[in-house]
Amino acid sequence: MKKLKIGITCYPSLGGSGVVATELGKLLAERGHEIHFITHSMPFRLGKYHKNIFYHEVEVNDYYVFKFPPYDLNLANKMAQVAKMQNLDLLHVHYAVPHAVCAYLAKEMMGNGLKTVTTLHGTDITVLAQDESLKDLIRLAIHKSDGVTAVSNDLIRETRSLLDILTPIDLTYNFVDKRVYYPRDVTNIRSDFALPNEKILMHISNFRPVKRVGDVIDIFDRVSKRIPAKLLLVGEGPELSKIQCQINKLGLADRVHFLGKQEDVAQVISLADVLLLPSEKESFGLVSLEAMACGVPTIGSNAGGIPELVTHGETGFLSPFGDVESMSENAIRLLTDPVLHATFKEACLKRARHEFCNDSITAQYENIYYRVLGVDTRVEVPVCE
Ligand code: GMT
Repeated sequence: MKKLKIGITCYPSLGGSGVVATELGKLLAERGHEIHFITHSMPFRLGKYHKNIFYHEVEVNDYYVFKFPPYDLNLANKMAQVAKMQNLDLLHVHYAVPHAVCAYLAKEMMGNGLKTVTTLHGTDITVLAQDESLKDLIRLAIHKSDGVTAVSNDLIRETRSLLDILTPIDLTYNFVDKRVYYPRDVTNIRSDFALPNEKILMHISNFRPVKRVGDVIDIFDRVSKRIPAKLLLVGEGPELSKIQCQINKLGLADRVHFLGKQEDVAQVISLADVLLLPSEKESFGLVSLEAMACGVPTIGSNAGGIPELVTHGETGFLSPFGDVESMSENAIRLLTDPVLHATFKEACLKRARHEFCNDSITAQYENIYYRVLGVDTRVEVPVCE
């Protein structure tokens, strides 16, 4: 199998797209490919030294005539520089704006010798492609990519309908590393948050309006009126102070713990009895997969790609976004029926292992790279048990 030299660009410090890009880079490096991250800072999940992984920092030129430093131009130039110096086979960029546009510029600078793959993750299409000031540029960048992937069928549909894209888009679901995401033993820390008879509900996000964290609080308010429960909020973001007010107003302060950003998400998620994900938009919902792999069912909305991930009635319960009444009833049902909860937990573990396993998704990406490069190699995509 030909080993590749791959440049990866992503948002290194926030969001699921950065996590997926970084984890993919690590897995590809383990499989012998040479990975070059080209980002403005060190991807936060990269951490320690990894064999076959290199990091190239994009520096922004803030010359005084610029009202806005042109990060995108510096990124495009850096992509081309790294591609030339390291003899890259291809660039794989995550999130269309501005990364796919920069990759196109870098390719032009390289005289077309460089192939590009773009992975669409969500709001790069569902929000930004609705913006007339960006739409045509995003369409161009997608057309100029040698390969385009998206993280759910729903996102593929949205991309086609919003941008009239007719060229092929590969479906590559997000994945979790099964060596990291499994039900952890949390008996020694559970008592820091809840009494033995209390259930733990959890929400993890970047606390943006699209996540509807207000609904999380309303659901918890309803649930905690009926059963002893605690809510753990993980992450940070713009809605946080508003949420704090809502919690105080509802008199829930002594039942809600704010954990802030967490390094070891797998351990934290293992504390939960259910994950709440009532998002208005969600092209995939990586956190729900992380929970699933730890045996934690999701109560959430059926927005976007969530139903492709969470099987309603098997690994969670889904309702239309905003329907907090139905979501809280579903949570109560699951949390008060230990047999049902155990069945859901088993189904979660099986589905995460089987359908979203790192080995199989990494092989799918490798095959896309070989196809784009015109290399006559195919990797067998393993069926994970
Ligand atoms: O689009 C965003 O809101 C940001 C993006 C990110 O960088 O985390 O999230 C999207 O990509 C994730 C990884 O593929 C998906 O799990 C999220 O569902 C998706 N977010 C939305 O669609 C809102």
